[in-house]
Amino acid sequence: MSASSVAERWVDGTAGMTRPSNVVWCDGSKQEYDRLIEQMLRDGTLLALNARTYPNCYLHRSHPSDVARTEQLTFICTRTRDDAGPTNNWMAPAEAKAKAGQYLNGAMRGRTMYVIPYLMGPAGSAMSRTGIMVTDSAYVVASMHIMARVGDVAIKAMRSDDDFIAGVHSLGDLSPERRLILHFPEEKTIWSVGSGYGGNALLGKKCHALRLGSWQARQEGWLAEHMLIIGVEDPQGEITYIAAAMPSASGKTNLAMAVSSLPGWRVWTVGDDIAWIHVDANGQLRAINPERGFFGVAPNTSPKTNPNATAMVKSNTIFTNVALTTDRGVWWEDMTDTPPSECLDWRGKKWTPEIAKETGARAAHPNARFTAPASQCPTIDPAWEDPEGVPISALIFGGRRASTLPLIYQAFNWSSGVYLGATMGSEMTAAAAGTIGKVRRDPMAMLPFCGYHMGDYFRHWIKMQRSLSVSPRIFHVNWFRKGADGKFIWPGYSENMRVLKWIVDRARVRAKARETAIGWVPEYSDMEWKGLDFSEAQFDELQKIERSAWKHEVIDHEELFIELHDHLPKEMVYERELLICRL
Ligand code: GTP
Ligand code: SPV
Ligand code: MN
Repeated sequence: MSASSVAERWVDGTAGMTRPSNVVWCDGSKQEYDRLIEQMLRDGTLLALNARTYPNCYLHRSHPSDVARTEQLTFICTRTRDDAGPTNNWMAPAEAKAKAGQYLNGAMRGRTMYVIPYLMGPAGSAMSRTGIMVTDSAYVVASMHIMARVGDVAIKAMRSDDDFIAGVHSLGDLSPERRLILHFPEEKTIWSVGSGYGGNALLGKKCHALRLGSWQARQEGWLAEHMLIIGVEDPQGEITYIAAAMPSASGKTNLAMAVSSLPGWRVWTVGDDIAWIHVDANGQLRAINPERGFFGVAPNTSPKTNPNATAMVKSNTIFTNVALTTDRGVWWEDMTDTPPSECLDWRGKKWTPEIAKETGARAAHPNARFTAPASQCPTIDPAWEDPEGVPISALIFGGRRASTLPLIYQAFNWSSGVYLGATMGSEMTAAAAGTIGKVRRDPMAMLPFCGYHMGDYFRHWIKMQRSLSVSPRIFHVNWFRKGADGKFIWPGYSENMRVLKWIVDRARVRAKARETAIGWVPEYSDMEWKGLDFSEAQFDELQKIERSAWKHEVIDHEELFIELHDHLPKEMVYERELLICRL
């Protein structure tokens, strides 16, 4: 493996700081993966699952205080605080390096430092980008093998000697007191220490593809978004591609792999978490999935909710923080109707339904995950690795809201659509440490992932329209509205196809809608109801737009706008005023 002289010098410098006992350049081969797995089975990092029922599958138990992204320990380290903006934690670059340097100096003593050149995006795509990360965690290397394209393919894609994002990762001592996830967009550098979990440690994902990606995207005129990508095929065999932003643990993987409840309609999976979206020479949006695998939420994944994911994780999968059954299979809450009579919970302690009833102990951690190759998804789109990406005709924003937000509405136009995305709110989930259930503004589902000033991000979105020949239609969905009984009104999952159908038909200008204060909505008769017993009264409850609740909503929007004040594009202020008038 040979890299550029810039990369080699950077790796040498990093080894000088972290002092590993040896340095290994990764080539991304199967032999390398197998060696890593063997080593982790020996040292207990992984447990082998039943080779017959779960071939090449493994269980990893993370440190109990290292089970989710830690947003409060995540920083954007730009020279000026204003460039990071008020929605990001900020630290001055020198201070950040001094602080993390204390934890990283000598951190790899006695350990191997793996150097992982990785490519985000398909080989041969002008939209793909290279990163090189070092890590002292074999689990991170194996996970990167699944989640990104590792090895020579990444080096070959570099457009110049210094065309890579440089990432330093060390487990440190896994203590949250000595954990920092630092981004230096001006230096194209990431430093992450003290966590081995998901988005904190697999640096290609949130750190590179979103935080630094969004920074590069603004400079280069494209979008790096927290979005799934799907192709929706209609009964005529035509495919309409859609990208959808939803906050963490709010339904992207499930929608990306949805099994249609409507005959003749189906969903093809391109990506489940991140979309890099460019404008092509004809003014059409085109998207690639920069990832190569799925790091999905395990709890609730079942043959009923997500049969594709269920099939996908039967082989070549690494599970993290799920329960281990007595026949060395895996289990998590709501995987099956009846829980196993006994298993080991995500920490390796005995768990039974009786213990759960008594103590409330969970078998799997709520943020337990699977890491599986995208190619194993039964609905993977034949075009998922097309270097040209797929053409995007509609964008969806989706929050997790128990009240106020209807199942579906469509923005009037691009700028009202940007307003809709910019002001979206969602209840917090277990994907990040924090107050679960509390509604927070999560603009475009990018609050934890936008690498620069959120006001400038909105400006960038507004500006993107200038280069488009056709604006994609923009929609908002909410699968999570609850009725008076506290239960979800909408059945969700495969029934979401009914909503997708209306969206596709609107994008193709063949479905009707009614104008409301907040946007266009379908009438009951505009939706396909065959095969589902869902009354007009239920639909009305789901679609209700209450003016008083919306006035509160708009006050909440103002709080965000005040925070962003001088960076906010004027279009956002107009859109808010228009909404107030219409309400
Ligand atoms: P990240 O990987 O964290 O970005 O999450 P995600 O957005 O991919 O979320 P995912 O699809 O894994 O869903 C998270 C949770 O939402 C799971 O518990 C799902 O069962 C639940 N969920 C997904 N879709 C629906 C739906 O249509 N209705 C309901 N009620 N719950 C859903
Ligand atoms: C998310 O939290 O949005 C995830 C999981 O996709 S992680 O990779 O940990 O960020
Ligand atoms: Mn995500």
